Parts: sequence; structure tokens; C-alpha cells
Amino acid sequence: MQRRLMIQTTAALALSAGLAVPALAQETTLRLVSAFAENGIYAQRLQEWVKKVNAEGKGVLQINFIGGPKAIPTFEVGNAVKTGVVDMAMSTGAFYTNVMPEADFLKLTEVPIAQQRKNGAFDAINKVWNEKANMQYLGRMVENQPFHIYTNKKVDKPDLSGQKIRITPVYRDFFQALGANVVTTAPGEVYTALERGVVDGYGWPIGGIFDLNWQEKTKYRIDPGFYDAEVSLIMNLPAYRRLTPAQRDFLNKQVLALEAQNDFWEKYKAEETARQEKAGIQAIKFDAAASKAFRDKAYEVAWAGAEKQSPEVAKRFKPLFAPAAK
Ligand code: 173
Repeated sequence: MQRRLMIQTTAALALSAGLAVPALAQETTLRLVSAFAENGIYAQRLQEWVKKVNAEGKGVLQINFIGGPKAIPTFEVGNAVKTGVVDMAMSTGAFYTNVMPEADFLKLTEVPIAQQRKNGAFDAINKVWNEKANMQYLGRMVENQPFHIYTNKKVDKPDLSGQKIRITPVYRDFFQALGANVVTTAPGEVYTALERGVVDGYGWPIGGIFDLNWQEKTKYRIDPGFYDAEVSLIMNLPAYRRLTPAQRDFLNKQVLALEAQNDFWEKYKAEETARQEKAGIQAIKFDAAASKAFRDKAYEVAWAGAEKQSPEVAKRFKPLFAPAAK
């Protein structure tokens, strides 16, 4: 009796002091999938992170990495998170516009994720992700990776007329505005589409084309890049809310640590650009005015599309995603 009372008092004191109580501590395991191929750069970095989380999270939180698109096809990952088939995923918004069109708007951020967390963008994103997709937007693990047009047909101006280009929703409005015929595929189908001549080219960020051997089927890259490849961790909202405060704090701390590694991408961009050149991929460049017009058009067309699909959210996001006035 005396002893039980003492334990209860200790637990109550520890609780009121906000400390973890060993007797109450519990471990949870979250199921995670990747919408990108397991051997690619994104999933490699994801798996390194999972290893660290599991080493540091014993008794609190563990992550079970189920796999890539072979486990859940790329364009079904969003719904799997929304419905709780899995707890968590690494994906990009373009892959889950079937959940909500707003998912693809994240490519339009022109401020770093660290800044988005401070200026209200992160909270604004989460409000939409919570309400429309039953998801918590946990954090962004890829930044500073502009998209490019890769093609086998040479051009001397920003004109894709007569070209058939593989896309995802990321590129649709822009490439169509440049005159391209477009065909949507998951990344896993790009190599075969190139090999069979079904497409002349494809959209992809500056990094990663070697992961699936696309350099073998790629002659040109059009510069400059545009938008910023967004690859993030998303979580089923009920699963997120079920976490104990200790588990949630631990998870958020780990996500922040992952984001703190995002300067990797600046270096990777330079390395991959050089590697493409070495592999014989020729950069097609326009003069300064044409380059600026090209990039401006990319954003104009995409924001116009966003405003058409979801006017209210686009209006809320736009000032939060814009670079601070210089
Ligand atoms: O598949 C894609 O081209 C795509 O939409 C994307 C988005 C983010 C990172 C890499 C690819």
C-alpha cells in the first residue's frame, strides 16, 4: 500500500514535470513506404534516416520501411497514407494530386523549408493537408533541386512543338504551354518509354537521372531549371494524433534533423550537373533574357493553373511561398 502510493506519487510528479515515466513509456512502430524507387538517391537517404531513427528511438518509436513502388505503386501512395493503409510515406505532391490538386503546389516554394516553418507557410500547408488529405505534412527532405526538360530532340528556343514529353502533374501546364504533347508516367516507366521511342524526353530534377540509367537514352538537357523538386514525409493524420507527446516530439526532432541535412542538395546539384556533362549530355542554354522569360513563364503558368484548381488555397500559399522582397 505504502509502496504503491509512493510509485503513484512519483509518476504524478514526473508527469506534472513533463518528464517521461519509464513505467508508462511505450514504443510504437510506424509503417513507411517510398513513392520513389528504393535504389534512388531519395530513398537511399530515407533509409539512412530510418536507421538513425531506429537506433535512437528504442523504447519510443521505430520505423518499419516497407519498400518502394513495388510495395505500393507511386500514384497510389497518397491514398494509402490518407486511408491509413500505411502510416507514413516519402513522396512528392505530384504523385498524390488524386488526393487533392493542392499537393502539387509545393513545387512552387521559393523559400527554404526552414523559412517556411517560420513565415507561416508550413502551418498553412498543414491546415490544407489535415483538412483535405487526412495527412500531417511532417517535413521536406529535398530542396534546391530545380526541374529540367531532358530531350533527344535539339531545340534552339524554348519550344517543344512536335515533341512528346513524359510528365507528371509538375510539368503539365508549362510543357503544354511550350507546345509539347505530354504523357504522364511514374518514374519507373521512363526508361522503357525512352527506349521504345514513345517519348522524346522527360521532366526530372537536376539530380537522379543516373539512378535509373536514363543517361543512356538522353542527349540534351534544357537550361535553366525551374521550380524546386519537393520530396517530403507525410503521415496519416489519425496515426500522427495517436502518438504520445514523447513519440511526437521524438519524430518531429528527427524530421528537423533530416531537414538540417538539406544543404546536401546544393552539392549534389553541382555533382550531378558535372556527371551529366561527362556522360555526354549536352546543355542547351538560352541567352539571359530568354532564360528569364522561360523561368518566369514556368511560374506564371503554374500559378495560373493552381489558381484555377484551388483559388482560395493558391491565394493563401502564393505570398508565403514567394521569396522575400529584395
Ligand atoms: O516524377 C517526376 O518527374 C516528379 O514529379 C518528381 C517530383 C519530385 C522529385 C522528382 C521527380
